[in-house]
Amino acid sequence: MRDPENFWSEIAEEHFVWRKPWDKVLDWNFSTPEVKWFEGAQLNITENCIDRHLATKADKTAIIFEPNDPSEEAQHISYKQLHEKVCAFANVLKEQGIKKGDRVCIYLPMIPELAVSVLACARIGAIHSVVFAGFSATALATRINDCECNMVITSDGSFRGTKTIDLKGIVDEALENTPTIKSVLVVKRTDADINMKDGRDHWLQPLLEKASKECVIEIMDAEDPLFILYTSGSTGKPKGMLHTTAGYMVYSAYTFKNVFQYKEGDVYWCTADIGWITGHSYILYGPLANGATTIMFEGVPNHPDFGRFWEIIEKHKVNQFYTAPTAIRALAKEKLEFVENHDLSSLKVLGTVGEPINEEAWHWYNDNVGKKKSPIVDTWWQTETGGIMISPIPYATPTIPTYATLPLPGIQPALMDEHGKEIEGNQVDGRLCIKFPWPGMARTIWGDHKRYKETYFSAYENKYFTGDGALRDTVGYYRITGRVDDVIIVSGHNLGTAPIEDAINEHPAVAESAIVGFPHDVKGNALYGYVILKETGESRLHENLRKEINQIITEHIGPIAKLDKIQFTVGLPKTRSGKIMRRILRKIAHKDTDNLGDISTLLNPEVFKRS
Ligand code: 7RM
Repeated sequence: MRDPENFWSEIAEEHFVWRKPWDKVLDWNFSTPEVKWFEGAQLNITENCIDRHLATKADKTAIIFEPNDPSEEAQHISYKQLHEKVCAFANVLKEQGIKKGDRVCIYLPMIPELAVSVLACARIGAIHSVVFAGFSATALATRINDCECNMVITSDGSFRGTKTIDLKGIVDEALENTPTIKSVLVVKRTDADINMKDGRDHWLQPLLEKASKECVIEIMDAEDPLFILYTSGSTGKPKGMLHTTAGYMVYSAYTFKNVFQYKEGDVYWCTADIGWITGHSYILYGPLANGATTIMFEGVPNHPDFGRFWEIIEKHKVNQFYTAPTAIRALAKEKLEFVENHDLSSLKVLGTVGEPINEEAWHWYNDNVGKKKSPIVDTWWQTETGGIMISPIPYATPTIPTYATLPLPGIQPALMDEHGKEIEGNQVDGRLCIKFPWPGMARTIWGDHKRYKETYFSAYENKYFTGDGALRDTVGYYRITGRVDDVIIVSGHNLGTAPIEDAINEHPAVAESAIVGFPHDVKGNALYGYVILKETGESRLHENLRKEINQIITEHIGPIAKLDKIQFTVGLPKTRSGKIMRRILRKIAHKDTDNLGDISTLLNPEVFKRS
């Protein structure tokens, strides 16, 4: 018998503290759509992430802060210190007039104040909206205005590798067009000379010094909003995904513990930025709810050199390491000595997230980082799902490169065909949906429930549609093939971009690739490949390379997947979270370069400079 409500209520009861128990575990309707978990319950997530650990782990390190500059000392913040910091910050927020339900925009680099401000909001019931501190002033203003934030928390600047970025300048520009902002709290980080607007801007430090280090929790209802996090849609303005308190807490904590097999005393490191959902769920809430030690890294993988990640793993004896395929590919391009010079023997579990991991990158990670001893968890999930949905359980699930493997307990995936029918059985592929609610799911898009319904609950009746394609192999393992809009139909064959890119990446000279379709007289669509070569210094004839690449594709997939055009390039347009922007590559392939659309969220606009 299947009884997910019972499953989740036992987890909720056993692992968390509640101020009042729930009346009903789940109430749901995927056509309205409306989902409520643990209705009637009361709690505060920071009591679960901090206060309750004080009895047994007051002096245990909650957060290790590893600065951008390796010569600056790392900070170890204990649970007791975290408690004091969060309380003081929460009191400052209250003094500034922030109340339960108000939206607070956090635009900070990866420094301890980012974690503290997020938790301070949660402590008083303010809804945090963290905006990744690499976004432009326009992108920031759009996000502030969409949910009408009253306050921005930022810093004088940020360090990224050898660069110093004028964050406050970006905020000032954004705030020219944000009527709801009443105050700005500024953390001192770079000591840059910045403008402070009278009456609006306040240095944080002196306010914290005056604030009390005790702050009672705001008692929250289970379904009270916890945070908004923006995610880009395929069209139009960003979607403010709204996550609520109890379900998100239960789900992020439960998945963290199980997917990373965190054991007391372990040191865990996720390289994401807290500006993304991965950072929310698996740097902050999930680890802290488990009383874990979690690392926050301010810097970048190539500063001072490409060995930085491995140096940090050695230095802090990291046991679980969680990163993205794009980072793995970038590091795999570099000399192996960068990895080999460090002792990585503390590692027990390796994770990946964000996009399909290609086979070559998987093997590189497995061989050189995990030394074939640490299982790789290829975790599939989304901003919308709040936590990991499909993933191996380390040491229990046999892994296969490029497979996210099996749904976590309680998760019910379905593959759908183009007629809206569920595809039963194995060795099939289709569009990935989820049939039953799970506690971590986003409840709505801030201010636009209609868009929420249309985007996620309208393609297939009574199902949450993920927007991804997947295949299910003979044993029921899932392989995510990419966004369904990445599927290209060539001469009537459905081709996922990921397997073709995988094949190309097998070529020893290739570092990374991306495939898009472009119109073709006969085939309907033909394939256009963008290929980045490794920096081997070897000068090969591109014509030979083109032939070899198509040869590899023919071998791996078949001649149908051969590329009609191959463009060698030095970089790919990526979103700031490292996802390839195929929409733009498609336009270039279609020779529509005068009309690239909104590229405001691009990480590396310089890849568009014409050569
Ligand atoms: C956590 C995160 C979500 C989209 C999702 C997929 C892709 C994420 C994997 C993956 C293949 C994975 N949230 N994606 N993880 N594809 N294998 N393990 O990334 O909202 O920013 O993106 O990312 O397309 O729909 S997100």
